[in-house]
Amino acid sequence: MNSAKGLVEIAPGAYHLPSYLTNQEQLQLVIRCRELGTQPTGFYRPTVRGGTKMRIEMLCLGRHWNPMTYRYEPNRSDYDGKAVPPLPADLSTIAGRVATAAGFLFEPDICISNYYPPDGRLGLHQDKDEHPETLRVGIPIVSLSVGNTAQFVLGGMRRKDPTRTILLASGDALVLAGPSRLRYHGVPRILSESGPKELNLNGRFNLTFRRY
Ligand code: MD3
Ligand code: FE
Repeated sequence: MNSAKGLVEIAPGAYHLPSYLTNQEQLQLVIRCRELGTQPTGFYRPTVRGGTKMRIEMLCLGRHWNPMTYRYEPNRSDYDGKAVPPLPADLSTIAGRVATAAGFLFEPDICISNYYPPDGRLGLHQDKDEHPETLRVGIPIVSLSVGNTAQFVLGGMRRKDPTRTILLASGDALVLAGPSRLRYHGVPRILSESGPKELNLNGRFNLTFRRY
């Protein structure tokens, strides 16, 4: 059961599902992120290639994305060497349902969760570190957002291509597939105190489900 208001194709292969998650599902997801995030293998603030600290905290499930090498690996070798926890079935099931709603069959094996504090942001980038075949055929990425609303920018295949801004509110889902899988995108800012009060979260969690 969800309260989906529909499916908006924002670009070829890119779908926005506003209010996909119910309030209860949003609360469950926040609880889950906090549970997973406070484990020894929980959120940490990565340093990227070049030495800059990211403005978000990251937690990987299934496989670790190494922000120094831009490669996926079983252990978080850029940080503490700990083995990455498995991707829990209940989370991959939600992602599969989102993909189905957009017309795709999707079996993720990785989830990257980002925590945005009120001043968090994520620069313009491409997600192209998955298996070449995954990228070639455009296997989807599914994203779930909870907490504060984000300004999300979606660009083109080149960094300098024009972008459009979409607000991602708590409970929204996105599916990025096919020709949109390699678009530049980023989160320049999140809107303070903009989430549902019941979540008790002045920040934002985003979960991206991927297939290596
Ligand atoms: C468009 N996360 O984890 S989610 C990321 O809100 C990431 O935390 C952002 O970019 C966030 O890599 C945006 C939506 C998203 C995710 C992957 C994409 C949009 C995308 C891949 C290609 C194009
Ligand atoms: Fe991304």
